[in-house]
Amino acid sequence: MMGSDEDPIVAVATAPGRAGIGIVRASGAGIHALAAAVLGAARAAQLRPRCATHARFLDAHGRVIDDGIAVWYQAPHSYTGEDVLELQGHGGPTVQRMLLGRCLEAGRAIGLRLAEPGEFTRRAFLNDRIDLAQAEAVADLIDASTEAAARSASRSLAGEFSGALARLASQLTEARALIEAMLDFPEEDLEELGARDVRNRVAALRRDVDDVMQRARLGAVLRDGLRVALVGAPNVGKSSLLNALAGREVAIVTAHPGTTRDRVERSIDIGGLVLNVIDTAGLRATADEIEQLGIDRTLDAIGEADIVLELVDVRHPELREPGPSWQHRLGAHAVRILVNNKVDLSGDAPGLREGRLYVSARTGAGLDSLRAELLRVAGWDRAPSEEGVYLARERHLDAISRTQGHLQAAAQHLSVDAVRPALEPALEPELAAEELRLAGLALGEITGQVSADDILGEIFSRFCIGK
Ligand SMILES: Nc1nc2c(ncn2[C@@H]2O[C@H](COP(=O)(O)OP(=O)(O)OP(=O)(O)O)[C@@H](O)[C@H]2O)c(=O)[nH]1
Ligand SMILES: [Mg+2]
Repeated sequence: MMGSDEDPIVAVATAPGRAGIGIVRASGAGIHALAAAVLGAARAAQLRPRCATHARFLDAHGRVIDDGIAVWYQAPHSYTGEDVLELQGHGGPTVQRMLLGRCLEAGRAIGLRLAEPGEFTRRAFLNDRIDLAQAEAVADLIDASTEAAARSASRSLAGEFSGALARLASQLTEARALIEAMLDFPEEDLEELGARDVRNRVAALRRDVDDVMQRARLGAVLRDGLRVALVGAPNVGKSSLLNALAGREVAIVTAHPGTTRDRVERSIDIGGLVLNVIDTAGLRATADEIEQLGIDRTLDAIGEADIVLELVDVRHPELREPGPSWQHRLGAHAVRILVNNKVDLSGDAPGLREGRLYVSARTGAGLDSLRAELLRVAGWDRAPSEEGVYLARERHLDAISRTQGHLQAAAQHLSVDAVRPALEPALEPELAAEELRLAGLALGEITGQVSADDILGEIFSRFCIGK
């Protein structure tokens, strides 16, 4: 970050180019003085918070740059939590540049500078208007490539994901408070009951965190899509299958084996899930230098793929692996799906049998089964409905997975030795409490509120010490 978070900032908020409306937005201390300079003192005095005011935008000599609407937001009731001025003018690149330049010039006295990318949202986070997960959801909503992803981002922005995390965090704090109480009052009868209660709570927490993880994993797929590589011998119909899935002629198809050399990639929306399908050169031993380069790229594509669709010509399944071996290139979590193509020539029934798909890229037979299988492999068919999916990022998955690890460790520290009496107190409650604290910290990273714990307050509110 170059500038300070204290500087007032300004930027064109709308996309560059010609459009009906273009908006210049400024945020920070002293912005009202900017309004007085650009709109004229009299008009600026008429600004009311969150009301549209018709105004002329004036240059330093009082000449009209544009005629539009000014909206004034008073801190803290704005997107950034600071004073904000929005100037909605005409959306032409030149007029927008003039207006932005005028704001920078008029705002020199208050230290106004150009905003950096994401800086308005960063301020919204710093000023507690939204948490980190919501700030990320803003970017995800803007970047969403499918309606399902957009809806999910919008729910995260509304605080659904953050709310689920907050519930987990308070469950964690409660469990810790119980353990701390056991430690503080070791002689009390509370202890036996407490140990069992804590174990139950930790078990429940683990189930809840697992559930959030599942929803977040699905969301990550929804957000980033899956990479699907089409792999097989030359002429089995890989390019034809890509075209059939894409619904148009994306890749060149010929009866000549070795047609595809460059990798051809298309993103295809199947039931709201984005699949980046990669067509590659057919695998075979070849002396052709160009074809060999294509085959090298195929091997790279296999290494990157989440799913490999392994195509064979249903009439010659024995020709399945004529070329270089590629299995060792598969990623650890990659899934292979065997697809028998050209059933229109063999008379085999299309569909899914014994884990193999039977399709015809030419007639489209069996493609519905293939799409369903792709969704199944992606976990999308078991989705707790699109509503329950959190559009998670890698950072979130990582934090949740560390939370799971700490909870598992906590459960181990709380487990009783089987040969001892069933109500034997927890083995290492201090260590369990520490694991719960670490679990809470990991979770707090997602919303950006890795706050020091308020564990004492929690204890006092639950146990009356004076009693
Ligand atoms: N009858 C029939 N022909 C097919 C089918 N799929 C592909 N073909 C034909 O098979 C030939 C090869 O198809 P491509 O899609 O180019 O095969 P490819 O696997 O991409 O081949 P390379 O790029 O050379 O590795 C073409 O003549 C296609 O029309 C199918 O399902 N049925
Ligand atoms: Mg091809």
